[in-house]
Amino acid sequence: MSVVGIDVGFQNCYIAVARSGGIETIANEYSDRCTPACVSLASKNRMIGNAAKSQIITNFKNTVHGFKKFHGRAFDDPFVQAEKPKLPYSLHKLANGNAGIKVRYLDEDKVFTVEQITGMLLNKLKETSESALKKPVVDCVISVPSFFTDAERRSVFDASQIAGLNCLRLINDTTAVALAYGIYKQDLPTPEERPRNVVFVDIGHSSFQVSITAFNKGKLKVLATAFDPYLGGRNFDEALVDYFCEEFKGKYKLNVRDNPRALLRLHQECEKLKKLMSANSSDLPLNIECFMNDIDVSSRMNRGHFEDMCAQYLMRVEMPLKAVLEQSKLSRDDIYAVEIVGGATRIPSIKERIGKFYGKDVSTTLNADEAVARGCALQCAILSPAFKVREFSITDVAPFPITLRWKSPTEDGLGECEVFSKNHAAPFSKVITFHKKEPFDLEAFYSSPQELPYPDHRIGCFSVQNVVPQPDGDSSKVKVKVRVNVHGIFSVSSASLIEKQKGEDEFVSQTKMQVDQEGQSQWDQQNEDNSSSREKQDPAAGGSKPKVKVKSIDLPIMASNIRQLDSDVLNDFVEYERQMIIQDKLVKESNDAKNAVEEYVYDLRDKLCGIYEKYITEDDSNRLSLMLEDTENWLYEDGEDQPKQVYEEKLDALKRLGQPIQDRHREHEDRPRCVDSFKQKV
Ligand code: ATP
Ligand code: K
Ligand code: MG
Repeated sequence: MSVVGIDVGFQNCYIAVARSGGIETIANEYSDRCTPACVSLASKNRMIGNAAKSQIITNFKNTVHGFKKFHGRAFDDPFVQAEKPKLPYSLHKLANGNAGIKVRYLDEDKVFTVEQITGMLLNKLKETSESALKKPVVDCVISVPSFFTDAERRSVFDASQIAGLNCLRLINDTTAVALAYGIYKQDLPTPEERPRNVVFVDIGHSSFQVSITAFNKGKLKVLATAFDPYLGGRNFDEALVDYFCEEFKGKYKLNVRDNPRALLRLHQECEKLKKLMSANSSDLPLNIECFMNDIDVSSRMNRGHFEDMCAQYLMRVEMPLKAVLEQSKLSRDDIYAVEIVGGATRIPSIKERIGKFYGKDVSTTLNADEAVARGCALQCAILSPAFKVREFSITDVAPFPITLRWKSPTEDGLGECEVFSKNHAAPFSKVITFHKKEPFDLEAFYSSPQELPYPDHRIGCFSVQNVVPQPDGDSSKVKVKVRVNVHGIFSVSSASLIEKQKGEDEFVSQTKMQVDQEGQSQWDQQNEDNSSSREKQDPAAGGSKPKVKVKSIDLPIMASNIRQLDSDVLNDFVEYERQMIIQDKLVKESNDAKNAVEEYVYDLRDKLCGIYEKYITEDDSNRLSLMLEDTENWLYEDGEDQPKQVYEEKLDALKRLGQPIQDRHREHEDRPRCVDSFKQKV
């Protein structure tokens, strides 16, 4: 079984795997540990990761990047609409209202869902880990931003299934980082001692997350999380792009925004410049040759000016830092360390502000780029029975409070109750007891829409079916289990009807009264362990009541308005992904076979005028040279794009002529050695 952790970033993805020696991040076929979150569609195949990134400018309409935050979002979503004009590729409204991505693929117009695009990316990462581990990879843990809501999480989870992965957990970025920090620490306080509280800040390309986590030996507990979902490195790139667009309009009379290629190039150059400015406070040049209309452009920038330009973004750094501290109810003195990760924390002014806010120097003991992936791999190792790793318990939080509202068709028992408060421990499940005579609906929603970084606060509707009154006409006791699962996804996971037994009358009428008067159900809680093993038996409500034997009947629950792919759609996507993988493989094999022919042609031609000269007659050599030339021309014309087999046959034909010469040459080369060894023997 595989033990793999995947950090799917807005811009950069990393993979870490567990091997006998421990956790290590692995490199892809470009010897790069970072795989760009980029997918490029073409007329014969797809390119994913580094190969796709090199297509960003040349094939800009069909090269998809910056899609992570379209997960679970409608086309009409304000965020999607705000992004749309900035994208070099097109978005398309899908039948279900979601945002689809429109590209040319296999010479056809094609709309992919974001789950499919992330599925492609995940499949690439899966292949990379398979070639490192030299075995199939299925089990994994994938990171998501801590502020992702149900719809976004379900969407990423669907993507993992399209890629053929078995995602054991969607783990929050900052929680993965906390695990990577804590698991190997030898000096954590014992469970009886006061915990060590550490702030983790992750600022990536698209967003800013912070958590405060309490550590004791063998465990971590997230106390609170906060975020600015719209603040990241890309805001700083965009500020530079805006500035230079304006400057070049005046200086060179160029309308950069009308030219997608030029705009993309400017983006890349601005990102490089931004990174240079992190290391260098002096004036730095920006030069782009043949930028637009054959014009070379150049300009300068320095850190001071850059910081002034980005003041509106730098100002926003403090807010999440403050929010998380307030929620944790800790004071600055309670903070042991502030660990920062994510590429954008390298911007000096951001780093400074973080340190200043908490009144201590920030620590960079973790690898800023790889900590999330490493944490994911550690979580996967903990969850995998195939890997031995030290025990470590992880308690995360539900970042947004969740409320249930219930109604029945005829009964007037309408009510609502907040089932998970803000920063409630997660994963967690609770049992709520209702008194009902008929089936009823439970609508789940996030209680505070104003703080939700998502435009729709509804989670879904769960209908508890088959509820009937008791034989004496009284209400039935219905126990409903609600949970935030290991992925941070809410559900009403089960329900059961408790049949009334003789001698229970008094108890039932009492609890029923409670429901009627307060309009709120009574609920019992119980913690759910990480492995979501069997639930403990629900403790009987009202402890002083005489114990009665109860018989419970499981009730079906029908979920609706849940934002996830229908299973038949998902299956189609899984199948389609498989076909695309086969297609890519065919194209790759044929390319490899073609390259082999080309190489052979060049190699043989070189040798014909060199080392092989003595082993072939002039006539034969001329004839063969002519043939090599024909083959070369063919490769650029009819042979440009052929199935693998055609190239293989071509290569065989050439080898039939080339091999005898090579053999004669080898024989001659070997001869002196043979003679030597013969001489030695006698
Ligand atoms: P997200 O976490 O938002 O999904 P991500 O994980 O892909 O995004 P990271 O890889 O953590 O993001 O960070 C990428 C960002 O960090 C980019 O904006 C990049 O330009 C920026 N960055 C990287 N190195 C530096 C540097 N030396 N100075 C300034 N910015 C940097
Ligand atoms: K990343
Ligand atoms: Mg990240």
